Amino acid sequence: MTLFDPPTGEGRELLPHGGSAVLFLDAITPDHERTAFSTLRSDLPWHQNQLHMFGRKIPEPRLVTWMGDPGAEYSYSGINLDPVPWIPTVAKLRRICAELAGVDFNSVLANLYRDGNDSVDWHADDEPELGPEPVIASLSLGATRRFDLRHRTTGETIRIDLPPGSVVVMSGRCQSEWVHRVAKTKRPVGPRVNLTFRVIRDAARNSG
Ligand SMILES: O=C(O)CCC(=O)C(=O)O
Repeated sequence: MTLFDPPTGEGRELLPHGGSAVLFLDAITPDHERTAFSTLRSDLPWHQNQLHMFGRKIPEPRLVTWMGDPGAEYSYSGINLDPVPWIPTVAKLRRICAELAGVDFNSVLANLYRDGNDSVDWHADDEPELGPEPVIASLSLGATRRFDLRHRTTGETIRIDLPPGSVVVMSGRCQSEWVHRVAKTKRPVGPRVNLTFRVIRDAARNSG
């Protein structure tokens, strides 16, 4: 098996109803995972945004990079992001996630969780530019962190560890019926890089 062979394992559905979130373990080889983690951690132009929430500005408790095709603009929590161009390591990972999800992604939000104090609170990826029922592939590199999904009306909660090299593909009504988060942890935990590949609608039109 070469570094970039497609994953062999079957995915596991995490949601009992209301959309889909399929977990693929070992989506990339351990060698590829280690190389990609150290390249992305050192080479991406990480920055800390200010979230606009409840009339205040709060530093986002993680670092991010927004990467994508020209015109793939994205906004969340009052932050407006213009894409930086693809780098080869991320472009290769995009191909693997595209094969798993059956979708041609044109952008990715890269997240760096420096330690257990970094997190992302309950939210859904339901911004208008993602369209209805978006397909999102979320790849984990580095430290294992817990990922929670909570149903908006029943409150059912699914808790799952995301080990390095795993991918979760969310689709269907996952964003409209469920919210998700990566909570802070007091457990000593190393850095983690997460790549959430997305499709921004009208990216080509914006680039013109
Ligand atoms: O880090 C993760 O696993 C999830 C990231 C996420 O939910 C997001 O960036 O929208």
